[in-house]
Amino acid sequence: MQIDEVFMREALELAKRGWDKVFPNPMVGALIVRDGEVLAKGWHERYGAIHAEAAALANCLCDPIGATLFVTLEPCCHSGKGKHNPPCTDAIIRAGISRVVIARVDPNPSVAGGGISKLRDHGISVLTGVLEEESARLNRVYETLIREERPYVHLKAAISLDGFLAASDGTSKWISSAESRDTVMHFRSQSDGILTGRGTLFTDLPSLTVRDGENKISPGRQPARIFLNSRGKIPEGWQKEGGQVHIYHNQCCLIPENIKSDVHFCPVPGDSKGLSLPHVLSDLRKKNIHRLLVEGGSKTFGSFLRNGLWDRMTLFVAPILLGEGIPFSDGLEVSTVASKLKLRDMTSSRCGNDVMFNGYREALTC
Ligand code: AOF
Ligand code: ZN
Repeated sequence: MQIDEVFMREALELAKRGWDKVFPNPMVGALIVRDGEVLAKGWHERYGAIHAEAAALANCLCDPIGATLFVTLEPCCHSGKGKHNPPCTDAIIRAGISRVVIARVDPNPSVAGGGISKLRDHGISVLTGVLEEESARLNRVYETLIREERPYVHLKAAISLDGFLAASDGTSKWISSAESRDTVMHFRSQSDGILTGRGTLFTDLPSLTVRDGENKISPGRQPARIFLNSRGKIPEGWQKEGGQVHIYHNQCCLIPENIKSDVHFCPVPGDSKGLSLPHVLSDLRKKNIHRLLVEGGSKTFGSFLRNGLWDRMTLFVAPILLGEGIPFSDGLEVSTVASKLKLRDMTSSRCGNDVMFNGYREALTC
């Protein structure tokens, strides 16, 4: 068992090489081992490329008959993107692999245990659950897309030590340090979309762009900019340079002529508490927004938290007190400690003068 974990850890390291290149597919690593010797390695290199198991088999210079395959996700038993990705189970059976060690059963309904059954039906010994949690955590985005059918939601805020997003007059620039803002730029660059609410749009006129150290808009891909704004309005003078703009609304709105063309208006249902987040998220997923960074507003954070529609939270806590002001979240509806909302895998680190806290939603997959 111990030795299985050692090889699986190496397979997980290989999987990580696909970081940022394979979305929305999973990062997967594989290792072929015989008599304690690694015969070949493989990983999923980029979206649409051959799968990790197929890559390891292709990289194996000797006949892998009787060897063990370590793989961080259950091998697929379906035909994927065209002829490049026939089922990995078939290739494993054909190669004469006698044992397969798997970290995580694939949550994809087209696989979901089917790969394991097929291997066992062909007399291959299969062990699952070796470093399962590590594999699930590595593929948090993939797990969320498949299991919850929505984008991975990362809530990010800068708050005062006494928990306020802004002072009572609404001012919030600049609560956090320059170092924290650089980290936010990194988060933005790793997102497909950045979302905020009407309050923030009108108060801060945020650009929601990825910018370099000199505050110039970075060349290359810019994340989409998404606003929850039931009346579908954009403030006068809001600058438009940056990623695509999507405004979710639920009222007929008069759209100013000059901005009509490069802004997408997306109607969704809503009620007195706001727009329906499940509708917004499902629509964003259809638009290939897989990683969503939410830069609230209090109301926006409240509604993601109340609905349990979030995965990760990063709070930059600045060494300042505001006494009173706009709280981090509005309308979370926790009336007693018993119904508190808990985070897991909490870490803290210094970011300039601030402390960055990072945690994940308690209810995770394994
Ligand atoms: C990957 N890489 O190494 C493995 C995957 O889009 P396709 O055709 O490549 O198929 C994607 C599915 O294949 C994915 O959702 C998962 O179920 C399975 N395994 N996918 O992208 C890999 N092993
Ligand atoms: Zn496969």
